[in-house]
Amino acid sequence: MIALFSDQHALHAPAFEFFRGERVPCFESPARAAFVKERLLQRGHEIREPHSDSRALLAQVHSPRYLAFLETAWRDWLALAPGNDALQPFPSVWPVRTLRSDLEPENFTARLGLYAMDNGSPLSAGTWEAAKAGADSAASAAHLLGQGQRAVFCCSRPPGHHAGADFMGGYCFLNNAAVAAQALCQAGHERVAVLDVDYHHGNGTQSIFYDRADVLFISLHGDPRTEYPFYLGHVDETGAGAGLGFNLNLPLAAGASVQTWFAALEQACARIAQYGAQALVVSLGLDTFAEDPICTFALRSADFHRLGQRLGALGLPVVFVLEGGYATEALGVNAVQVLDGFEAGVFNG
Ligand code: SP5
Ligand code: ZN
Repeated sequence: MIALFSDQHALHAPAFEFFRGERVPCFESPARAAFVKERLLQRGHEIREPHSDSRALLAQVHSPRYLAFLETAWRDWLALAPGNDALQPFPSVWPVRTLRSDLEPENFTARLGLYAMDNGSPLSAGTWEAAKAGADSAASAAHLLGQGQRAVFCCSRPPGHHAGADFMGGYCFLNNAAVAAQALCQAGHERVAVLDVDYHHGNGTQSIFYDRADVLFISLHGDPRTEYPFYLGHVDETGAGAGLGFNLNLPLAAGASVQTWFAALEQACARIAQYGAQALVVSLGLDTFAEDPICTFALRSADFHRLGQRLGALGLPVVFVLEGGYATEALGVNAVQVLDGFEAGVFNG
C-alpha cells in the first residue's frame, strides 16, 4: 500500500505537557511517526511524499480566523517576549458560555484560549508546518484514490480528529480526516463515510460534518461520561438538519473487552453498508491497544489485523489517517497489522 510521509512532521515537537498536575514528556512525539515509517519500510510498503496542497480544502473545513491564528501563532508567541523560543504557550482562560467568542482578543493567551478546547495541546515552532504536511497527505491520499489506488495510508502527525472548525485540542490542530473526506466529496462521491476507531471520540470530525448527509460519521470510543473529550461523543448525538441520522456514536465503557469492541465495529460496518458509502476515511487511532499508557481498551496486535481485514471486506476505497496511539514502539507493528489485514480482507472479499 502507498503510505504518505513527510519529514515535516518532526517540526512539531513540544517538550512537555501537563499530566495529573505534573510536566511530563509529550505522549504525542515525533518518534511515533518514525516507528511507523520504519515498520512500513520493513514490510515493503511504498513511502511517498504528499503532493497536493490542502489549503483550499482546509478553508472548507476550518474557519478563516482559526487558520490565520494557527499559521502565525508561533511567530506571535516569539514576538511577545525575548526567550519565548525556549518556552511553550498554554491557554489559561476560555470563553465558556456567557463569554464572547465572536471577538478576537488582542492578548495572545486570550486568543489561544479562544482557539483551544483544552490545555493539553502544546504548540511548538513548526506546529503549523507539521500539521499542514499532514493535511497535505490527507489531500494527496484522496487524490490517489481518484487515480485508482484502493487504499492509501497517511503516516502523519500531529493527529487531527479532535480539531474542530475553529479550535485545536487533544494534540490535534488540523483535521486531516475531515480534509480527506471533503476531498473525496469534491472528487464527486455523493456518500462518504468516516469511521473513527481511535480510543477517544472524534469530536472535531463529528462537529465539522454534523449537519451534512453527504458525510456519515461513525465513532467507536471510550464513553465520554468518563473519558476524554467528555463533552461530545454521546449516543444521543445523531446529526442535525440535513445531517440528522448521519452521525453514529458507539461509546463503550472504559475497560471494555475485545469482544465488545468488535461487536461495536460490526454495528459500524453494518451502518456504512446500509448508507451505501462510496468511499471511506478511517481515523486510525491505535490507542485502543492493551498496552497504551493513557487508554483502557484491550486490543492486541493480532486484533489490529482483524480490524484491517474487516475494513477490507467492506469493498470500499479507503484513506487511512493516523490519529492517536501512545505505546510508541508498538505503533509501527500495529499500524502495519491494520494495513496488511486490509489487503488480506480485500483479497478474500
Ligand atoms: C489524538 C488523541 O488520541 N488525543 C488524545 C488526547 C487525550 N488528552 C487527554 C488525556 C487525558 C488522559 N487521562 C489518562 C487517564 C489515565 N489513567
Ligand atoms: Zn486517542
